[in-house]
Amino acid sequence: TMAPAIGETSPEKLLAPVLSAHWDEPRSWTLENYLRHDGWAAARRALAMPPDDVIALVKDSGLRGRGGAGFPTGMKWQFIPQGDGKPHYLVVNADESEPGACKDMPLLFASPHTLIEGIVIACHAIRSDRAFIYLRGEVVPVLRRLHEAVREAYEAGYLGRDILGTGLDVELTVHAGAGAYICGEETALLDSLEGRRGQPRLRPPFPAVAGLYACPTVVNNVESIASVPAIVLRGKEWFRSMGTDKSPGFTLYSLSGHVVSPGQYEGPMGITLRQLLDMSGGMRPGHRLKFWTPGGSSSPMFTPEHLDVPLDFDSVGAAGSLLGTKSLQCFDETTCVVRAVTRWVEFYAHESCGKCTPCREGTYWLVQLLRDLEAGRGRKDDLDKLADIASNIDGKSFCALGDGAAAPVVSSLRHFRAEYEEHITGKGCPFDPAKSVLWA
Ligand code: L3W
Ligand code: SF4
Repeated sequence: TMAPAIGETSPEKLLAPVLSAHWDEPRSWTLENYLRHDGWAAARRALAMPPDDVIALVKDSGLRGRGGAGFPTGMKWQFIPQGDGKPHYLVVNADESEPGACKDMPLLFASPHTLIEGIVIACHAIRSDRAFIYLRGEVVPVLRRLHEAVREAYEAGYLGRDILGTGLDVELTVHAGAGAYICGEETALLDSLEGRRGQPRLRPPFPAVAGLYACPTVVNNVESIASVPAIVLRGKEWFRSMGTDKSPGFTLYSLSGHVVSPGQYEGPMGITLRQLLDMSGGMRPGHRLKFWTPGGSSSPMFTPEHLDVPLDFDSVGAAGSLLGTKSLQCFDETTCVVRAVTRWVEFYAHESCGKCTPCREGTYWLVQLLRDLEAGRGRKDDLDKLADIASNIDGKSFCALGDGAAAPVVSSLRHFRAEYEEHITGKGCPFDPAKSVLWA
């Protein structure tokens, strides 16, 4: 097992949340409550700084994108060309849809003004006067709350013209998507925002060069932008005092599955699942962890042998998976891995946008083979077929959705091949589905 190399992590630190610090307060989502806790103090400071200094601060803090890829946020801002005469746009990706991910919606629900302040700071940094929040449209309570928060911010002069008397203008539009997973892919999101069917665009050019309406555009995840005010207020050294060298700071983990207390846990980057389970009451009594995902269903699954892998981008990558959205789905020994993988792959087949053949056709065939295994119609060569189809999707699809669909298949075959074989020799699923129903 690996040493839990999490540097500064101590129980005290785990108990000092930043993003989620005020979520439990009455009417935490109001501007009034936000102002009671240093709200807009960071923007006052940032708007008095030259934009390039704000970019440098975010870059030096080491903040990495919280939407899955972990791309350095400050570097992305720096890509926006200056003096190009074109409008610049900021687009916040709030299309949270990764199976297991549940952190952007709670953040928006409990603390929408943190995002709005972060948006104004980011617009100042990249010289943009137009921002959009692309929200997963089905989450109607969050949509309502966000509209209300934006209205409050406009009324109080934190959005609109001449913000805080600095001369900065920012118009912010909340756009509700129609609930397609692919619209969380940044270029499909931009197509959808422009009014077209959401399908990924070829990159390069990256959005930073040609994004919304072919203009330089920063696309950032909700949590990334919401982390900026605290960094501005408390400084890069403070941010770097948490987490690891290459993945600094605090972050939100979504814990779900057969655990005693599912929910959102804020902690330093580089905490381990063992520590999070210890803090939160662990697996349901009498049961033990069988497999889990570090970054939602698109990340190759882990087993109990990975309990001490530090949950930072590099360590999870070195252990053969992806930190992704930090969505820790935990399954105990009552769960059939083939059934879980079938359910995930059904999701990808349903959400495949159809643009490229490996993903469109491959996810369909994966589902057929997996359903056959579960129903007792599996044949001896099906496992090789599964592996073959998955390898023709992974790395050969137009966007990351295809890779994500292959990940649970490939990783479960690696860790649980014997269980797959049991489905063939035993002519069906050896598990009792009634026992593995998620409780909580
Ligand atoms: C300018 C360059 N910009 C890269 C930018 C790029 C993008 C970012 C990351 O996310 C991840 C996947 C899963 N000039 C640039 C450049 N950029 N090179 O950096 O880009 P990339 O391609 O590494 O990743 P991505 O396609 O943006 C895919 C995870 O997302 N995922 C699921 C996510 C789901 C959610 C959710 O539900 N909330 O986030 C599924 O696969 O980890 O790695 O902005 O433009 N030379
Ligand atoms: Fe569409 Fe899937 Fe191809 Fe992505 S990988 S472009 S979702 S068909």
